[in-house]
Amino acid sequence: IPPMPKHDFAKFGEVETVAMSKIQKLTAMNMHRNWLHIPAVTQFDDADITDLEAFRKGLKAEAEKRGVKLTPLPFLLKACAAALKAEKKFNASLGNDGESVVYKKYVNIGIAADTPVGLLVPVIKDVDKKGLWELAEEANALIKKARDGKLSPSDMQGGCFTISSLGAMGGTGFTPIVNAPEVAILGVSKAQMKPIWNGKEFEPRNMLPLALSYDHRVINGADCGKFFTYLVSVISDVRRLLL
Ligand code: CAO
Repeated sequence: IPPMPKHDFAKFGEVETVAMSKIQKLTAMNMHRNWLHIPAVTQFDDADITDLEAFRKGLKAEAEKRGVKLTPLPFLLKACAAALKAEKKFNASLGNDGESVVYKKYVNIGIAADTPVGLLVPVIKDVDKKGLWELAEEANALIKKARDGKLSPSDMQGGCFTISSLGAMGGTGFTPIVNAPEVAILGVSKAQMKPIWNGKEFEPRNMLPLALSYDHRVINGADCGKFFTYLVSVISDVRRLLL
């Protein structure tokens, strides 16, 4: 790779140079490595979360009683766990020899969290075995721990898949970088009311933009199509989690 030229920004006006934190330097190194090593493809879709949001809002009083903040995140965790179980290539890693695929029998999902020291990815273990309240409590606790600078190395290890949600901040879409050795990552943007054609008329529906980046060495487009279609169907109708 040709080296980047050095620049003297101060030649053009006043500047301030601030050293990067340890976490920022680690993130930069990981992103650079993953960007260079992984031939990634990003596929997009929208999930209709009108019913999910009605269900979530209906649970607000109970959430308050339990002292839990119930955002769409635990629903996404549950839906992703179901999709990871259904499409096993997504719950896998490339073997150390680069010539085998390691399929995992556990389902651990990382949550990308913006913290004062940079991006941290705490991992919720055994997401497939946990209920919505337990996932909400654990996500709340791990995000707090991340923001308080109290995560232990084991809190950030063993992930099979990552969810990166910028939904609260806005944006219609972004292409997340695969968090190796995982093979896929889900980027979540801000839900918006959109006119959706129901066969007879346009109906206002709450649509959640999703972007799924995957490692094309392990996953093919057709695998992604199956995983994503299933994931979107579960998010759009969480009753499918019971099937
Ligand atoms: N669309 C619309 N609203 C959304 C939403 C979405 N996709 N996702 C969350 N919201 C709402 C929540 O419901 C909440 O509103 P209410 O209190 O009314 O319910 C509000 O936005 C704030 O949510 P939150 O951000 O506090 O919580 P969260 O569970 O959605 O997200 C976390 C937690 C840790 C993922 C997030 O705070 C964060 O740090 N995201 C940044 C991740 C990041 O930096 N990724 C980039 C990685 S580089 O590729």
